[in-house]
Amino acid sequence: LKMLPNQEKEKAILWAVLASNLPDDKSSLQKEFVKHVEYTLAQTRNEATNFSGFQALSMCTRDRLIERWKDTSLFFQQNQVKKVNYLSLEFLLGRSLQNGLVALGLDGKYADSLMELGYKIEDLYDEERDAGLGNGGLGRLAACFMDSLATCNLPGYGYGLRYKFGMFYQAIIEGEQVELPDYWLNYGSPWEIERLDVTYHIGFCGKVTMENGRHKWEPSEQMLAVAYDYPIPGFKTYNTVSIRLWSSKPSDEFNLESFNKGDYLGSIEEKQKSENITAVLYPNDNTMAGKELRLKQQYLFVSATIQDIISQFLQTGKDLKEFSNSNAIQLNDTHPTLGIPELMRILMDVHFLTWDDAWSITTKTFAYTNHTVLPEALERWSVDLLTRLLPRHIQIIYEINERFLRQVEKLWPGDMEKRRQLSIIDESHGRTIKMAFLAIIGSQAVNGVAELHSELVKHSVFPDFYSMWPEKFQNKTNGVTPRRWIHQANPHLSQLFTQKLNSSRWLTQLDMISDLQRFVDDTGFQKEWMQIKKINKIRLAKYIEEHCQIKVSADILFDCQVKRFHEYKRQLLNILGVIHRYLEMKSKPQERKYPRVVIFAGKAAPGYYMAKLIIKLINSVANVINNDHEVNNYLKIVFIPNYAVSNAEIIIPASDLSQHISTAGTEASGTSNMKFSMNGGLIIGTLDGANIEIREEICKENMYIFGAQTPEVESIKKKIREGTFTPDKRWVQVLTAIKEGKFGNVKEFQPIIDSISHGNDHYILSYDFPSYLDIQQQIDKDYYHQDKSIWSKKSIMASIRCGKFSSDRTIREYAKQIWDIKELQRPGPVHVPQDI
Ligand code: HBZ
Repeated sequence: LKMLPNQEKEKAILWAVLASNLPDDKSSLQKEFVKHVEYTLAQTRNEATNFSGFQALSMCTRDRLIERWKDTSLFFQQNQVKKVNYLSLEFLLGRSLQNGLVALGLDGKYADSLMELGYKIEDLYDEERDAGLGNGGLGRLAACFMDSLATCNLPGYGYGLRYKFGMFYQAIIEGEQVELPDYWLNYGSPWEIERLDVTYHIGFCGKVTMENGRHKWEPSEQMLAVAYDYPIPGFKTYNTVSIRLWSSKPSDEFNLESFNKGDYLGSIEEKQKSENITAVLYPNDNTMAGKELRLKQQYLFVSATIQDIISQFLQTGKDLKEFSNSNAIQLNDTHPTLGIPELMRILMDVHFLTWDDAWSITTKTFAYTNHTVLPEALERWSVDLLTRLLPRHIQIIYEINERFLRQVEKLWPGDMEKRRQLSIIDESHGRTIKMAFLAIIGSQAVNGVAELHSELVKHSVFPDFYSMWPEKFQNKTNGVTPRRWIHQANPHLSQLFTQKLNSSRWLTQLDMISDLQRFVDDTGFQKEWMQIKKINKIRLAKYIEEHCQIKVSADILFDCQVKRFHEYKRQLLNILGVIHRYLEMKSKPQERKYPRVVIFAGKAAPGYYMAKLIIKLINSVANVINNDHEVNNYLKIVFIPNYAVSNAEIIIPASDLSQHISTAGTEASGTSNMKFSMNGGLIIGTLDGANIEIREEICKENMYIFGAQTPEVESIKKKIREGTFTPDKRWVQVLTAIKEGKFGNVKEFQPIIDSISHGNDHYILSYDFPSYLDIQQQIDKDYYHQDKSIWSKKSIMASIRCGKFSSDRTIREYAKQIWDIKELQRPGPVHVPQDI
């Protein structure tokens, strides 16, 4: 500023003051709100609905966020810091309004200001559609990570796709899942900023030629990717980061040939197709659809992203050889792995670097997170498809593979079997590219998402890669953001923490809540604790009545299993346990002293037949039990439709017990286990994923563990296959009840029975069933013990010892051990004296 002539200085100061000092007294907040209703939305007071109230308040919030956000990226640029680019095909953000206001510290002030104008702020929050741009854990993890990057003042950017249709809306009709489109942008999104000036050309197909000894790819199909930016505010900091989502659209270049042929309409139609690429989120989790459109999504995504990162880098004037000192790129699973050959291509074919230089930059930049050990989820793409869509990339992949196999040959001379096993190209069933292999070879770090999972990644999934490069392999146990999953979802609990700790610092240093252990034996504290649980249960009971037309009592145990439907997650084990409970209650009236509500929620991939049939079975069982007057005061089954981030915020704080009961060694981590535990819900679970680490933190007496452990699973499966395992009689009883038609059409559920009989029980339900029932009995006794403090203490411990599972901890580990990036906090807006 000092360098500027006087007149310019005044202008700059005036501009800065006007742009950055939005007043936040009540009358100013009200004025802004009314201005947006009247002028932006062109409505009058009488026309304004809760929805327009939501829109206006969102715009007020957005104005303030944008200011912080522009300054944060400028600040990072000026300081020339290294940044991470988090590449994820999914960001499951949920709602943003309350989150934004909380981050700005304006939620309370706005609640008061709007009250006078006749609005309840909660009603406005409720008008927001979820941004459901993800399937489940992986997409939600990406959203928590962005929150933590911003809050921890780390330089990071998220990159993803702007699907027009997010995760489908799930309706339950006659007990069955029906998928309806989620056109979430119907009324636009107040959070997105369209960047028509930030577009990149994306090519497909065509041919590769040589020109002056260099490769030249001439795509025959062209389109554009346009950027849409979403601000992600940090909590108690001025740092605000952004997620850049790409949307596809036709390019304005036209194909002269087809116009000359006179096929005007045909060629317009062709162009129109490019709009489809980012139209819909693929609703599969942990399986691979293998569709051409999905591959096009992946490539459009990485191509636009890599071009954007390079273009920003070149603006700094640095040499490309410095690229990896300024950028880390994290691959959220293998979905963005084509980024590796894309960076190679751009460095070599566009910027004329040598292979060795390009490879050195690439392998210093990328890192890969694995989220699954299930073989059916590991991505493979057909060589034929890749060759047709991306002819230059397949050449680069071949070259990477050849050079890699030379290393293999050095380590295992003459071992053709090793060569075959480790090749990126799988020749066994049609020729396919193993994306995980490409990701590992092209990355400087590979990580799993919980300790057990990272061990399995090293020793069972990729053992040879581990033996080649042990130093590449790491663990980064997942975490979740306490801002959304405690403060926003459970305001009373948040208040209690702040009051007892005399500070709200726990929201950014979650470890602090372990200090509350000194209250664990305090009966007053226990009562207050359980009272909060009760309030949350009443809120959920109301939601259930509204959405499922089922009345449940908030005085009985709420038992939840809410997650994607998948055989390995074993919702089937849960419902078989429910049937057993029902049969017991019917035949032994004394069993009715342990009443329970069993709550299910979650979506099945539309093409996953067995998962959908399990949903149907649950609803059929619910129908029988809920209508049985003899027991329905003691046992209720509820299926909450359309599980999403916003209703998870209601379900999770209300649970007494939640189920995380996957077959040991199958769930990479799980993250809802962390959310439930933080909110004082006890866990019934197997020794799988992050359950193991949760147990270490909260102590074993505060968790209900059952079932086989990972190392035993293979031999149990073998016994089951060979018919040498004899199931418990309670198992037989339950299956018999289904076969007798007690829960609807026997034939209909036969495939389920078959999947767990005749040596087929791949997820060893029959083996784990007895220990599952036994531990459930223990839970009944503990919950309904006359000494209420037994349960309260467990619930308190389960929550306050969960400090480790904040995503702030996780993200700091990535920052230090994988990305090598440093925290940098933006100072607040400079206070400029008015008289300058
Ligand atoms: O990622 C989940 C894991 O199952 C879970 O254990 C872990 O906690 C979580 C975060 O690390 N994986 C997914 O959610 N995976 C997907 O949603 C998915 C989506 C598209 C795919 C494959 C997997 O093509």
